[in-house]
Amino acid sequence: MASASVGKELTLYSYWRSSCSHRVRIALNLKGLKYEYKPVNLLKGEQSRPEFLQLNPVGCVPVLVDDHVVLYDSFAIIMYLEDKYPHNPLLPHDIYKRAINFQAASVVSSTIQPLHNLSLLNYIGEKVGPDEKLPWAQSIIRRGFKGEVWLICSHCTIE
Ligand SMILES: N[C@@H](CCC(=O)N[C@@H](CS)C(=O)NCC(=O)O)C(=O)O
Repeated sequence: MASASVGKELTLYSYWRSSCSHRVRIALNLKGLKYEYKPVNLLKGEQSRPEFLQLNPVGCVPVLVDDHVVLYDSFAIIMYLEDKYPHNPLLPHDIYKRAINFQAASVVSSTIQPLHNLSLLNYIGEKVGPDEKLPWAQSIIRRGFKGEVWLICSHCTIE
């Protein structure tokens, strides 16, 4: 594993079941970057604790801390890692393939993920009914990935 920067280690606030946090952990590992892992248990509501809200006022994981830099959005974190640690690049050079990658990232983070995150599922559970949470989440994921799976299969994103 490479060190993030001399004497400093990256810190990642994460929850093991969080897909947004998975993406950042995958990027950190593909780049071979060492980091300190700080668990935030979303089911226990630890994302709403005052000390965590000081890091991320939105109350979500992941959060990456790199010395004085604090970032709390998976896409911004991954692009920061890509710019700061360019070895083992995550993106292809070809602009069309890059665009396909950005599109997949955007569909996941803006069309799929916000429509089935924990706070929304809890809301649906309370207002509509507990049995409605799973089918709702599955329909959103299925719809979002329909186009993306086709695109990823038909346009190889690896150069
Ligand atoms: N745009 C943010 C979204 C972060 C997000 O929604 N994280 C979820 C876990 S995947 C979360 O912490 N949810 C807590 C909640 O809904 O209370 C990102 O991509 O990092």
